[in-house]
Amino acid sequence: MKQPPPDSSLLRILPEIRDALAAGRPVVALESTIISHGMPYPENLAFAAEVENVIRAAGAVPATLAVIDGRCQVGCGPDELAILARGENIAKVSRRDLPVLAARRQTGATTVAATMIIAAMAGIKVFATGGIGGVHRHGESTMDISADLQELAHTPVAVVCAGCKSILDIGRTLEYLETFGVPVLCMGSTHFPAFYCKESGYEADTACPTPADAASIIRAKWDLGLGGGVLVANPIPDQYAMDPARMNAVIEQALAEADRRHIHGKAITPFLLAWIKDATGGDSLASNIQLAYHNARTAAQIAVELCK
Ligand code: PSU
Ligand code: MN
Repeated sequence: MKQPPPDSSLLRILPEIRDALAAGRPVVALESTIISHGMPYPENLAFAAEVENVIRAAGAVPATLAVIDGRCQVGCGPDELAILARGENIAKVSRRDLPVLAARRQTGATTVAATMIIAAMAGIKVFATGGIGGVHRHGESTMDISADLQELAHTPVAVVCAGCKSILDIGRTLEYLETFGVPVLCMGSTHFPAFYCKESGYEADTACPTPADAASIIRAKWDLGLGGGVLVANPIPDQYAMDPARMNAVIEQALAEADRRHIHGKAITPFLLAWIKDATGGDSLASNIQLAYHNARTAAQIAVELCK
């Protein structure tokens, strides 16, 4: 893939991040759809600032990625974070949307897929988020499969997440990742986590006891010339984990409501996230924020190991 030069009308890397990358120091990418479409204002703005502090405290340089006035931007300042957090006319940008925003000089928030693409352009190896997109329920007939999974198949970035929400078909999501050769590393256990809950009922092959172990597998994948991504699933810390029966009941209601309103395509995930937040009176938001901090810390530790 031909890539734009780092300081051009298509790609801008903030100086602190460019210097860190040039010096071989650890950098962790963050997505912006979690800010604009995944959390409400103003909690999302406080989150966007604090998650960067968490990464710094763990010894890495944070880089929040977004598309600002059509440019793929690596690192956002406070004004840009505020625009993303307010979310007015902020597009949700996946792979297919990048050229549209670039050509029209528009601003948008990047999904896991688009964040991986821009991270790879900049040379960032590790990316922290909350949850990834995957195969939606009934995806075998609707074909609604998040572009995040194809990006994990092809783009060489390690994505640290808390698994995925059971708004998705988690079993088929794991099958898809297996088919496309994406290692799924679970931190501390082989139970694949379900975002708010420590277990999804599905197992992944590989448990990693430490960030150093995860980093060694990520490095080996690329040293073998296999390319593509690695998914690191990091279970939510005990004290923030939610009751699976409660969450599954809320998620079933959310899915039924989406069905009733005929919501589909790129709007479905933001709709379900907002519904779940409202139905749990903000408890789920607190858990969401904490698991994302936890992922940011783990991602920074992995980035530090990869730089050794
Ligand atoms: N799942 C979450 N929180 C999120 C998302 C998914 O629990 O914020 C966002 C991420 O940006 C993810 C995107 O990449 O939704 C997936 O959207 P889609 O299913 O339309 O590809
Ligand atoms: Mn979709």
